[in-house]
Amino acid sequence: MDIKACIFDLDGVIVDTAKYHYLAWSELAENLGFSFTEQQNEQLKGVSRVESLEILLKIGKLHFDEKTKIQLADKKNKRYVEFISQMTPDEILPGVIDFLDELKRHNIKTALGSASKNAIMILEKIDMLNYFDTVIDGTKVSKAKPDPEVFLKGAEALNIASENCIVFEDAYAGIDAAKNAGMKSVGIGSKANLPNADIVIGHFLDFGLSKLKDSFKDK
Ligand code: B16
Ligand code: MG
Repeated sequence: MDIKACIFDLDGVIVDTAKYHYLAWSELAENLGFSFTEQQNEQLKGVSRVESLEILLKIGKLHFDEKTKIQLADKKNKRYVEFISQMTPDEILPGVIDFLDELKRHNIKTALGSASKNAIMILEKIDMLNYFDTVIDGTKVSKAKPDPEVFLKGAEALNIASENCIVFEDAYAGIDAAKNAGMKSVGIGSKANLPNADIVIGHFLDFGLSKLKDSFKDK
């Protein structure tokens, strides 16, 4: 394939904000009288805020009306925002900046495609607001991954066809969203967790444009 654009998920690809989501969700669970483990937090990766709350309440076997659920999601978000407001550029995952710089040097467009409504704040904190040619976040989409909306909007904003885009994702639903958008994907994590990804890498260290091109030359 002819690679013209790369679309990056945020949490789990550019930074590890999952740990802050976990701290905020587990505090909420504790307030509600049950414990929430780091293993259970895996289920929330890449999932929207409201869907995450539904999963959490199912684990706690609790039921609330819609108004209370909105209050609970707001409460969690306030705590999460307290955590991310302390973030610094040191939290950018290893190898990410070098890879993005290499793409830029080779005129390959870049987009952020995240489910988070806090993506802009995170990018500001880590000094990456101007790194992407376009940012599509949770405030710009109405359908959650595996729906392809977030990636299709990214490709549209870049004016690049889906067949020329590669998505970088750490979540199962995100890899399926890329497939549903007609895009190829690079999974960040393990093949066991991301069986549908076209290729899987552990991290961006020792990864570059030549390896990317090589992996996708016959795809
Ligand atoms: P917010 P991503 C996702 O980010 C997270 O992985 C997921 O855990 C979170 O619930 C979702 O964003 C919404 O985040 O509450 O900040 O709107 O992986 O799509 O970059
Ligand atoms: Mg993610």
